[in-house]
Amino acid sequence: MMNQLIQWLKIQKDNFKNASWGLWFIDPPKDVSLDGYRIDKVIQYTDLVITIYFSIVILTLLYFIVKYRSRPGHKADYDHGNSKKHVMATLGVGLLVFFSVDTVIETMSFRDLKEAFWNFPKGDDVVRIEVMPQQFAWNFRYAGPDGKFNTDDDLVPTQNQMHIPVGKPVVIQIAPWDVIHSFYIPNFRVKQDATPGMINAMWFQATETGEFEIACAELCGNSHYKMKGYLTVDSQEDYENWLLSLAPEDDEEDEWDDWGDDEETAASDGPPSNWGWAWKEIK
Ligand SMILES: [Cu+2]
Repeated sequence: MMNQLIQWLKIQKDNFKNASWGLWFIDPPKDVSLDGYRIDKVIQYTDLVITIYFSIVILTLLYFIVKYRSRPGHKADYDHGNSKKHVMATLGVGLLVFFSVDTVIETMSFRDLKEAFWNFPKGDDVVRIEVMPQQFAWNFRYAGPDGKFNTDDDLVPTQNQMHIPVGKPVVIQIAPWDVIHSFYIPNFRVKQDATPGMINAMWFQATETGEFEIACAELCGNSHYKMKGYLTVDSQEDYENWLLSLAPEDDEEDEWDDWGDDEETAASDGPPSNWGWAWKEIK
């Protein structure tokens, strides 16, 4: 029992040392993306200013609690205050908060959107992936050798398995099969809703290899909590090999396709195997 406790304390100590903010229990997942630091900066700024304002409010409250505490010989004083002075003071504090919190965060966020998140990469090295979430799994689709989506040579990995190469910009287009879902990769600080009837887009770039979690960030049904996918960031070579491993072996697949092609399976709950769409170029 004692040994276990010591072991546990040691783990907590290591976590504390490795945590970027010192607060290991709220430390975010490691950022492995090109632009994730932008999100962290906004959060850190927000945390800093709200900590300062919260401290000021609590200290002021404590000061008045002590100053006007009940004690012998001290009578309560009834005062209607100076309404003009108090309105001005309230307005002043309100404006201070507005300009030091809201305005700063808004400015940072719009700069980040313009410089990074809405500034979609163009060029030949962009990796394109189509994503179709369903209740309760993630479907991915790669264009295959012809570079076009929704053609016979598309590459469709096992559900919930997504691979990308390290150091390359990745653009995803996402549309759900059924209800609203949200594609969220905490280690990349990015999230995009999948909205029925729309094709939404998002881009990101990995800075290191590894396996990371994909979570659904929109309550989408009774198994929402276990709607989990895996994003593997490969070296360029591993990524190409993985793509090769997805290529169907001559016609073998067709037999399997025909095999279960009766009405009953067609009416099953997932999307059909050709669920993709023509890639929409972002201007
Ligand atoms: Cu979902």
